[in-house]
Amino acid sequence: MADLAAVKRALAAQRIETPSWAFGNSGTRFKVFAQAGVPRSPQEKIADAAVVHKFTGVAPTVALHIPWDKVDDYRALGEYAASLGIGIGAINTNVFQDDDYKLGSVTNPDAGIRRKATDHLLEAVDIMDATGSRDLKLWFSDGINYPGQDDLRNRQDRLAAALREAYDRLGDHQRILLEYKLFEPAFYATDVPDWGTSYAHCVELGEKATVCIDTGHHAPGTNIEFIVAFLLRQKRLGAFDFNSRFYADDDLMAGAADPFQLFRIMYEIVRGDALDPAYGINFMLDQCHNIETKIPAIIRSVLNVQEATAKALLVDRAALTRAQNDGNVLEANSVLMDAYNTDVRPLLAEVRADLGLDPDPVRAYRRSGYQERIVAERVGGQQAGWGA
Ligand code: AOS
Ligand code: ZN
Ligand code: ZN
Repeated sequence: MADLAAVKRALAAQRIETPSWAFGNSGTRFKVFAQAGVPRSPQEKIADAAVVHKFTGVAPTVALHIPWDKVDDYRALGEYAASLGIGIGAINTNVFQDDDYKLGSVTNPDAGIRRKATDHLLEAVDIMDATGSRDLKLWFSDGINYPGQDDLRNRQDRLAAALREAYDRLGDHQRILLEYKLFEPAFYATDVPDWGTSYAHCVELGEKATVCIDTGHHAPGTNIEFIVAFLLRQKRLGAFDFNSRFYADDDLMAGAADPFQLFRIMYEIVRGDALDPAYGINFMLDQCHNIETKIPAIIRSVLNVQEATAKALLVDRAALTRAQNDGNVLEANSVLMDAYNTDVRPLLAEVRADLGLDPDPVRAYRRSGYQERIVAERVGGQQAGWGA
């Protein structure tokens, strides 16, 4: 049996980072449905993130996206966040929303455009210095649409050169999170399409470069927990972008489409002793809430990650190891499924009560009146940045 007191301690210590862009308006390339009360500034996104933390107790940092969260004074922005009880997390770069980047950013055949993109990465590290952020999160939309359009191998060399510059600019406590994505916006070849490519670049760069797994960035059926296990073994798993997908990069609420997958991922985290924030994995959400109310959806996502984690912590690891070593296939599988099939909501309600929180954060948020207040106060909310 899992030690319940230790499970509760681990759940209370868990940390999940929210993305600033999830609080803003977003949509698909077909339509952005504006919602009432969405933030008009980076400060208001941070205020909403602080509210998510207030009701969940486990979301004390918010990731920023530059330039969507551009301000004149990042130190002041960090202080503002601290005054609301949260910190600034990963700094996300944007080298995909400029006409110059049509043929790529850091892999563009044009040296001037590569310079501009690389300078943006360096600017992001300056921002990290001001906010005290540890993580530089890099996602490149770079790729090509047609065979022969550009040289696949030269593009890898250009990517490596830009990553090297950014890496060399990092301070001692800072690191790179290199995200991969199978396809989109490039449809024939993406320059960082999979974990293997990201991993190889990280190894080439050095210890401060680690892989970010976005759960929506794989081919259907990919065994993501295998990737987690492999990268943990190599000490190169730095972060997650949690979200949920049915078909492609849907960016729906984490745990919505496949809570069992999230459980399997979190089991590998627990198995690798990597849940504790001291281990250094940044468990981020990377989602957009196009048709549902944003703040309660983000709270719901945090709870979904917590539920998957609680189930993973409840796996009877001694019994599992015994069954595995005995080659007892059915028993091993049922030990895992017993944990997955446990209703962990009462356990999490206890964890929250111990933290002085309402056991039901979504309902507590609805009762708080915050949503009505922001709808009344905020007129002319911002789009997250997508499809502007
Ligand atoms: C894009 O598909 C990615 O998931 C990114 O993580 C992106 O950097 C994020 O959505 C913020 O731009
Ligand atoms: Zn992502
Ligand atoms: Zn994505």
